[in-house]
Amino acid sequence: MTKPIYVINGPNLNRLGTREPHLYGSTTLAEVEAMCRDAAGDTPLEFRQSNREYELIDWIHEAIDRGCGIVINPAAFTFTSMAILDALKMFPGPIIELHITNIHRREPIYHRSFVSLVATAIIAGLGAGGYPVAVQAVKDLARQAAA
Ligand code: DHK
Repeated sequence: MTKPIYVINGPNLNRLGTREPHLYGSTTLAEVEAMCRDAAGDTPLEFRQSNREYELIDWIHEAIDRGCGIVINPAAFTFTSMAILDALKMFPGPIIELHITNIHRREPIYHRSFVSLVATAIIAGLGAGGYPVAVQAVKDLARQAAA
């Protein structure tokens, strides 16, 4: 049984579609999930979102025990959470840090990511379209690691 890819989304991403559409576009989180499942193909995928930091950490622990890779958009926790960083440090597989916006073209408060210290790669600025790119990257990296 192929281990699942975990796609983990942080706070306020449940509001995608109506949240600052000039920044985050009009794609809803449900549409993002559909794009991810399409990109995953026959690879199982766990798609999660929470506004609670502890839930993201619990899901990272779940991925440590049963996942093949992680795509994570920690949203605002990207810049604040040592706890998420510490959890990700335990994950043995590929980690893609995903941001809808190019955080490096935004205000300086968005420039220092804790997650980037442990991410295999970072995708930022492709809009919601970055999610399927990230899922495909995890599939490729996990396949290479298993070869
Ligand atoms: C999403 C958020 O919610 C913000 O807090 C980040 C990120 C940017 C994104 O671009 O997906 O700063």
